[in-house]
Amino acid sequence: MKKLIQALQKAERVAVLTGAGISAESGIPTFRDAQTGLWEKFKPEELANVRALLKNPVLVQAWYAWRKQICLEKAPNAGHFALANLEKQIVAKGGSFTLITQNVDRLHQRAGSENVLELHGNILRNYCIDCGKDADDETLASTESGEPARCVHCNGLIRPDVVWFGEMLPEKTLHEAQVAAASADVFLSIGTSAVVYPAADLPLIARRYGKYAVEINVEESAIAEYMSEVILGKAGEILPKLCNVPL
Ligand code: BV8
Ligand code: ZN
Repeated sequence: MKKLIQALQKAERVAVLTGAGISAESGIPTFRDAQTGLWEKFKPEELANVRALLKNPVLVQAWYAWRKQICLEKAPNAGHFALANLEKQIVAKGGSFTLITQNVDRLHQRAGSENVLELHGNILRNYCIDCGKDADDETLASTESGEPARCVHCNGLIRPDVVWFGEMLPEKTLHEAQVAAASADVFLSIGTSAVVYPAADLPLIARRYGKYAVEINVEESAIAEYMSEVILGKAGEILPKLCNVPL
């Protein structure tokens, strides 16, 4: 931890990648957590794709409506606030800070983070798969009704504005994230199992450019061996110690 704090004190450019683990202490289930309720027999990968929506729209729409409700009910935790504070400190001393998240729950923005790159979209927004129009006021189908939620303009199926498996990530966002990883003085990878690409490649890009990259997780991720350092522990406990010291 001491080495990382010293590196942050000297750093001009800081980039951070977060995954579901940083929202775990807010009470939002991670993808590694076993699914519960109606979806317990499905793996996220089986529901988070276009084929699943076309095959069983009510099931997929209800899963997202349930997850969206959880995100709205939960609040950012100490880990989110610590990163927002770190961004303020780095920017105040003339540096740059890029927060790259795989999460779709918007908790970083609610905690005050400003420069946030959402690699996998945002669960709070819905749109029509046919005409692309916003469908924010559409309540996604609940399993009771049994009818899928459809677009008021063209009757197309409604989907969440998230990146599904097999879909391209937003090009500009991904490019900005890759540049931030390659140019960071310090790269933090927090609360991610690092199994989903191309997001999981970002810490590896930092390492390929010889940057100091640190993983913060409760267990070693798939890329731990490539990191400069691994700090084991909960993000909500470690980050305040790291980010609330004067830089
Ligand atoms: C793409 C949004 C180009 C949706 C998500 C075959 C065909 C097609 C594609 C592929 C293929 N094989 C591989 C691929 C690529 C695929 C992929 O990587 N698959 C994996 C499963 C192998 N990727 C894609 O498809 C991507 N697109 O490649 O396009 C393309 C196009 C066509 C054909 C080929 C290529 C799109 C991927 C985006 C998918 N969308 N989310 C939604 O939310 O519903 S992914 C979703 O899962 C998350 O966003 C996140 O990225 C991932 C889960 O990872 P984590 O966030 O890390 O969460 P996880 O639960 O796994 O881990 C939690 C971690 O936290 C753990 O390590 C745990 O220890 C830790 N933790 C827990 N508590 C704490 C903690 N840490 C700290 N503190 C705590 N308290
Ligand atoms: Zn439409």
